[in-house]
Amino acid sequence: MNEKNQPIIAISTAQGVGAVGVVRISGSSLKQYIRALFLRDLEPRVASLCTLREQDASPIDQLVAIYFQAPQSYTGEDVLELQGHGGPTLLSMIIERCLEIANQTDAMGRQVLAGLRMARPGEFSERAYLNSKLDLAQAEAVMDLINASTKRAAKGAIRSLQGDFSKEVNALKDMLVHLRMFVEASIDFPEEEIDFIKSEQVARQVSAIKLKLTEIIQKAEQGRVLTQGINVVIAGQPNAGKSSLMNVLSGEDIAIVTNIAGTTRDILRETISIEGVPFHVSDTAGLRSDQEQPLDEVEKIGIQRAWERIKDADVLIYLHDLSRMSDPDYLKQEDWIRGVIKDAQIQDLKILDVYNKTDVADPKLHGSWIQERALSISAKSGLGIEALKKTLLNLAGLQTTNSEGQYVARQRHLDALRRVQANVLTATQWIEHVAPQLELIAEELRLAQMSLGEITGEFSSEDLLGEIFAGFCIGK
Ligand SMILES: Nc1nc2c(ncn2[C@@H]2O[C@H](COP(=O)(O)OP(=O)(O)O)[C@@H](O)[C@H]2O)c(=O)[nH]1
Ligand SMILES: [Mg+2]
Repeated sequence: MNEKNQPIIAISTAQGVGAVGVVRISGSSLKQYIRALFLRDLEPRVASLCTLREQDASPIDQLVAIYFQAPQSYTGEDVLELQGHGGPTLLSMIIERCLEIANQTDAMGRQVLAGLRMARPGEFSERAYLNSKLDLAQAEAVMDLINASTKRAAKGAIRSLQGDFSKEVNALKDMLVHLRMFVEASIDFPEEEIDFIKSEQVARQVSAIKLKLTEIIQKAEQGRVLTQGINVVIAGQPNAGKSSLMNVLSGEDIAIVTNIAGTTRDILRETISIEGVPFHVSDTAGLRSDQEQPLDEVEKIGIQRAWERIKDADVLIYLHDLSRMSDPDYLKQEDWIRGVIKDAQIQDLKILDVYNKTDVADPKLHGSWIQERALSISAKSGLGIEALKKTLLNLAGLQTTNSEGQYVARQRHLDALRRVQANVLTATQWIEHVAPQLELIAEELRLAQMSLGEITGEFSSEDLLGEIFAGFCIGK
């Protein structure tokens, strides 16, 4: 028996104390094992109250057992679900007893459930995928649904889980296959090749493919934002109001606000939802150079961490303090910060200049300082915060509040779609070429088809699967 065929067991509910704790077992055939566990058969899909007992017949737990007979189960194998009382000690006793019974031998000297072992993370879902219960994008959506940090993300994940994203990918794949068949079929008729490839019909198919591809990429991009969120870092000089802004954005007092420079030293991170889009906002230590005034060790580390966080950010909210716009020391530090940001040349970082403390300083007075597109706010009064949120939403590429039909996607899917786009582009260039090469066109279309197949797992490597399912929780 190889690893992949071994029966597996895991606690499927969250760690800790709960009302109910679920233990799940999946294997190719569990009938005999069920008989050994409860001294009876279980009717498939019927909840039965059962008592699990020790070797000496003393009870361990009274639980609800449900048997899902293959292939009508989550994994596609036989699955037994035990809903016991949700205490960590009890659940490990249940697991222990289940393993023990699996190892018992029958009259013929055979183990009741040979090879039963603890499941690896995501192994139930991996089996569901291997048994074609879910395609790969759907299996990923299972985890995205569990990890969804906003309602909108959860809605998108369930759509992907139910196959909305896969359907679109498959529809595009069908279009590619159709065109490819067409091209391949005419390779054998050299005298008609050119006429064919320049035909109206091919042109129509190509433009339909391109249109569909653009649409999927756009939706997948938004879908990726929904699952992964946008990393926003609030940075600026000490006392600019970064922690205050963090607090108004999150609607909670999570960061300490004082007028003592250098209060925030460690990075605070909070996920906030703006119209259902998750933004992971980090409050950082105030940035300043040590040229004017030496920094203490802790502050130094805080500033270093702030810079590191900025490098990983999608959006930098560079917060300025309007009340200090005429302070030369303040302005000097601003120049220093801008210089460092510029020198760092952080790719894809969107910088949003935000001017704080409008309640005490009129931004118009400082008009020359405030650049176009910059926002002015008061973290104290809340003025301008809504506009700031709208701007963040725009930067995330998700202006619309209409999430109808929005599904989730991952970076991996986008990478594959971009490869498809490149192949389709090359194919098109060949089609438009004076001397089109049909073999090359067919090859590009084949590669595009492969990349689409990677999304749904039609073509996938062992490594990729390992990587994907390792990110799952145990028992799922
Ligand atoms: N008047 C005014 N004061 C603010 C505003 N935002 C922050 N402050 C004050 O500025 C000081 C520094 O704020 P804090 O959020 O700790 O700044 P940080 O060092 O950038 O995190 C505190 O005394 C805040 O109360 C604002 O919008 N208006
Ligand atoms: Mg602070």
